[in-house]
Amino acid sequence: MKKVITYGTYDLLHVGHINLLRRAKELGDYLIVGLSTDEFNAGKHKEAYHCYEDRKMILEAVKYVDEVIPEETWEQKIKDVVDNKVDVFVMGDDWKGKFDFLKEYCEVVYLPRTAGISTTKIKSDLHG
Ligand code: C2G
Repeated sequence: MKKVITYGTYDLLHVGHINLLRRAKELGDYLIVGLSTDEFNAGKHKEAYHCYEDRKMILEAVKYVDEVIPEETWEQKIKDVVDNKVDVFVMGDDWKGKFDFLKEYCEVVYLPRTAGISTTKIKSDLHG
């Protein structure tokens, strides 16, 4: 079974997220999402609208997602890849190059982002 992992905040789920999750799942048979905890988001200077438990429940309802684990630190990725026997690490290409250190442990794939959509854009559009 080919295992894929990706990480993110996944707040206010939108087509950019779904396009990423769909393409990530296409690279294997089992997709794990490392979901940023509210505390980890604070470190990313991000405040999610939905709390971690709600974002987790929403992601678990997405047909491409097989498992959701908490992302609590920047340093956990190597352990996650090794412990879960992950074959492929996937991120959107806004992160291109940032996780190349994982190439020792698994394949590293950066996928083109979906243009024109982001959680930030949704929030600003809604503020009118
Ligand atoms: N994404 C995308 N297209 C968009 C918006 C997001 O492909 N229009 C991708 C991002 O590149 C990322 C994933 O969707 O791979 C999740 O995006 P975010 O929730 O914004 O994740 P981020 O805050 O970048 O957290 O350790 C890595 C971090 O947790 C990534």
